[in-house]
Amino acid sequence: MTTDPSSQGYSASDIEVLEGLEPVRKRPGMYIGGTDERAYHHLFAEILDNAMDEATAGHASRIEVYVRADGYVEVTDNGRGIPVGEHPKYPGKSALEVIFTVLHAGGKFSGKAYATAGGLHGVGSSVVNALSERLEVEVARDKKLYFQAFERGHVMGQIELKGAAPNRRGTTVRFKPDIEIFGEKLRFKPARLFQMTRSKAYLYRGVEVRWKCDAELLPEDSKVPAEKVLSYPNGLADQLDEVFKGKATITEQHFSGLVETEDGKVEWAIAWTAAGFGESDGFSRSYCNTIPTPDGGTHEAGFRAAITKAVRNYAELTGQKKGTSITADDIMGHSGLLLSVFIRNPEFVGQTKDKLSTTAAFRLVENAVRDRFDHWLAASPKEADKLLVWAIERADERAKRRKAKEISRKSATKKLRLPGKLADCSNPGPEGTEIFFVEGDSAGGSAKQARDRKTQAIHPLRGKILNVASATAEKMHANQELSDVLLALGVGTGSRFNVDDLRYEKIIIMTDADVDGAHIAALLITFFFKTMPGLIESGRLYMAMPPLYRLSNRKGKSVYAMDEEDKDRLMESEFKPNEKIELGRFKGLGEMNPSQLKETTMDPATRILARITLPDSIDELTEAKPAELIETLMGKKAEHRFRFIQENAHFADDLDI
Ligand code: 28G
Repeated sequence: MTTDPSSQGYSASDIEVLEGLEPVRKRPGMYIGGTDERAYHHLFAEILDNAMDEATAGHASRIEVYVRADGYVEVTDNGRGIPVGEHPKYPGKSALEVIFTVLHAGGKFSGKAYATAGGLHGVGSSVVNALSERLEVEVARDKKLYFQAFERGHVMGQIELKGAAPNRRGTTVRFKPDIEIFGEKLRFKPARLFQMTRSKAYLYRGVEVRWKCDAELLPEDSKVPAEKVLSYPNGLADQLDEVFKGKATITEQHFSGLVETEDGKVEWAIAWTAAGFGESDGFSRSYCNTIPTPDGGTHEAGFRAAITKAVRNYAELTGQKKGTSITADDIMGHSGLLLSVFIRNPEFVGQTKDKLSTTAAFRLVENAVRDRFDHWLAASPKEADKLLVWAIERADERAKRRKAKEISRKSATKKLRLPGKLADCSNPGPEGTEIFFVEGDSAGGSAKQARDRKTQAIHPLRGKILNVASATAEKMHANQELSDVLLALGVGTGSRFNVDDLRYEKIIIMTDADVDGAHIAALLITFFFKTMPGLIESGRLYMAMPPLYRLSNRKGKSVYAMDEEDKDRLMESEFKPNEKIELGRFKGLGEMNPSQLKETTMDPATRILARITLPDSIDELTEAKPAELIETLMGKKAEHRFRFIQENAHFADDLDI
């Protein structure tokens, strides 16, 4: 029953309307977020929503969906029928025509800011119309049947009376999305339409949805029925049963309910699962006035608050102390929630208007659910206890995760804040690792070549370090060299020192075997002793013992001697009496090549290491005469200092040769 537009011509007001919908066709993405498969299915959702609005407003009880082989989908409701009389603001036009041809201002395309219960219908109807190759509307109202058609947003003639409708009431909208907009691949997916239709049916138990799909569109093994009456007297509870079919849940019964007050209606169904849902820990699907709110909002927040408070309260009442600090994430994180509210004048926020912001929805939901959940828990203590125990486990897991995270963050920041001159080892933990504090850059360079980079870190020391014996604490901490040492070790000083924080198993001081080297070692040992005696007490501090002499004969045999005494002894024991022996003296670490340094001083298999220990009377020394100890270490006479170190640097017997 199409009227040929060319035979009628356009009126001035038609042109105005055409201009009105032009932006939609020019930039469809602005109105429906794209032109893909999702987009044209959204057109269907829009029309279905309008029918649903009429149902939830209490005027319709049945909705029919018919997916046709010719590319049309058809939606029918048995509501009041879209008004067909002249629109007061648009003389000569029916209200129906205005609804379908005037682009209504409003946030979201679907204009849900206005939808339902007293709001405006069909804010999105004009957008669907604009993007349809053809759209037809039939209205049964006042026992008459009316008809109007549109193509690509253009009116195809005035609304016309098609006949009598003595026994029916309501609206039918059938449309075919425009291939010019959506492209050659445009094809409605029956499975998708069915799923969309069914979830609407779950959301409003007062409606019966009749689904019909032409058989040609369905493959042989399709799960989509050609015809089905979708009616769910238990609404969301029915849907949750479907979702959890065959899945184990924590409680035997799902918790569901429906509360209607002056301020609105709340319906929910929730179950808790140990199994999880594939990738995610849980899900929540919420709706306001049957419009999905994927980003949640005030209604979801109210629900979480209610459940959390009720569970804590139950824990308190039953003396399960651990349960009183359960968080919303503990109890809600692994749940499957369906939540639907109906309120007047809902407001949505966010880029896509996918989040409910009406503050009244929080109270509405919280009050309704809290009361019911308190009763539910009290009525079935067995179930309640199962749930509580499970939630406490979640809380424990959360605490564990947080700890693990803190530790990994700690080590991450430490790594970031290591001193630049430190050549760290690659093994992460302290087990089996050592750090060498090496005197001078050149020795540091050799040490880097000689080391086992997996387990040995090298930290060069530049010249003399601050003498902490006389320095104030402030000056000590301001000292770059010393704070680098602390950074490398990963420890704090004083009361914040913790042996477990040490990044290495052994701390090794490696200095030249001369007076200056001894001085540097003494300075370092003093620093450690003053700021972290625990480091020495725990036996983690060592001195490397580089040799002083190298003895070799003509046949290529060579041995190293630690000192004068050692040298004399080795001359006798290792070589023949008249053999010509070449004697080399190392003035410093820098005189050894890396392989010699490795063999004599660094390689755990061949080196000699001395553990720094404190005298047994350490308490006496530290408490009674700390000044004396420091004085001994740092006194003016170099020989004196050196002796002290040697005397106290007991050989670590388990380590050597
Ligand atoms: C079948 C597919 C989609 C609809 C109605 C019914 C009314 C209506 C629709 O009114 C204009 C603006 C606010 C009242 C309302 C009928 C009041 C009285 C309606 C639909 C007029 C829109 N009688 N059913 N729109 N309102 N079904 N189904 O779209 O003031 S849209």
